[in-house]
Amino acid sequence: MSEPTLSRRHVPSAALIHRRVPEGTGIVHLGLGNFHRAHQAVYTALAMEREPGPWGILGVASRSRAVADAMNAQDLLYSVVEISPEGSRVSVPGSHTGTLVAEQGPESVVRAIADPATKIVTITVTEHGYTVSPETGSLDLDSDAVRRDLAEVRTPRTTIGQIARGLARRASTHAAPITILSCDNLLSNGRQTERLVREFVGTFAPPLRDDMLSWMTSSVTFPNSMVDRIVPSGADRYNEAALAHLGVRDTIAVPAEPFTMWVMEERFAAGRPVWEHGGALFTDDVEPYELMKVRLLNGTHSLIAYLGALDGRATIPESVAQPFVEDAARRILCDEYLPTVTVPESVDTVDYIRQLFSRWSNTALGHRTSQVGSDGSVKLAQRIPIPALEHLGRGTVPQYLSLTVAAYLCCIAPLPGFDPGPHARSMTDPARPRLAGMADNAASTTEFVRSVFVDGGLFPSTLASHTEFVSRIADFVDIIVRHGPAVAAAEASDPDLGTITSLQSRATI
Ligand code: CS2
Repeated sequence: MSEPTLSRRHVPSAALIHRRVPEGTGIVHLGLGNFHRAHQAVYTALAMEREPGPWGILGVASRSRAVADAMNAQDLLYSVVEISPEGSRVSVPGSHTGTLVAEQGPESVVRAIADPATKIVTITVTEHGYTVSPETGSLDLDSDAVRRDLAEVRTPRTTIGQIARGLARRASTHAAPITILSCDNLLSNGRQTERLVREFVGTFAPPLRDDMLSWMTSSVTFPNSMVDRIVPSGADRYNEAALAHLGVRDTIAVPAEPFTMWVMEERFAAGRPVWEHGGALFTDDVEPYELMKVRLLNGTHSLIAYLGALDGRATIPESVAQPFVEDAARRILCDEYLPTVTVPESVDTVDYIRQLFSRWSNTALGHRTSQVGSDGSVKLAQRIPIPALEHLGRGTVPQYLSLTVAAYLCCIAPLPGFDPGPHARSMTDPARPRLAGMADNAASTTEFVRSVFVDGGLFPSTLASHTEFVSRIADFVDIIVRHGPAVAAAEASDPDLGTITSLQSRATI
């Protein structure tokens, strides 16, 4: 007998969060990936279960139809499989009311944002989706996608274009207030999103431009938020777990770790679900949470991913299980990131760090080094420059931040003749072709690294003037190429030894 497909009728009630169909669609969500489905969608279902309201989510996928089609065939449901070595637990959040695929219907995305019923637009499009120039921190007016969206009014393709055009239509029709809530790992993600949307609107001709900007000031809010949950991408193998736990067929089960956290500013222009009942925290000042998360978790995560991939490790738990990677992770976290953040009072630092290592060691989850290592060109811009400048300003070269950049470059733009291995090769990064060209054409490693800082479009060019930082990164690139990541990590722990080995390493190149 074949099992029924997942639907409200067929899911065991203990697993379904919010059985009733939501009362309305108050939220348009841009980015229907695994993270949204295992994070905000769960908080929203728990909130509506506690206090019913018009907070159903219209999930907008950017390009692929796969998830939207599968959700449509499953009563807009899917399972979240929480995985830890102790076992797994399955729940089914009932918070979606519809799906769209932006690439196939850009005008419907604009209409949805402008719909008077929409009170919040939430966003998870990853760091890469904000079309920001890492060099200037402004909207990337040189990118083809942004230029196209500025020229073409009705069918925007970029996230910032969709929001700006949706808001413009809203302002010119009913002008009801709305909240735009970024849920990506960008520093001050609300403020950054607001600035990018304003830069886009700033290109409109007056008087539309000025009317829009003043309406935004009075009626649109962009709260900052910090989101946290490790959610591997793509995950067919978890459909089996859904079947075993629920007795129904699910083709798009999402894996996630048990840990979850969401902190945001209480600045909602048109109401919000009672997300606190799902465990979300509201505060006046999100920044300490963001800095703690983006540096201690995400920054360290990048180092674990690049060292691990270069060491032949497919997953983060396999990588952090290597003593040299664990040691490097502890040192970058405690010696280089921690001194640059003020941990929020409500967080016990020792406990937070202990928890991070236990989360990274979740072997059952199998989070891939290639996933965390992908898009480093945009992720590292959030994680490296400000802490690096703080250390450099105090006269110290941060060894492990340098090692992170070196390991990244070895993965994405290997010097001619160096093979970084399969896990590095499968990392995707929009900067890969550009950086690879620089690696191929540079006369020396130092020249290569300097050109990455000056012309790579990854980091603010102020970093390039710190020659001691640039040359330390070049040292580590050479050491990785000659001796492997473990030797490079050992040398980072002892810069004096590092100088000697890097000189030997140069001599033999
Ligand atoms: C990771 C994050 O891919 C990455 O760069 O560091 O996706 C991380 O897993 C999440 O931010 C955890 O909340």
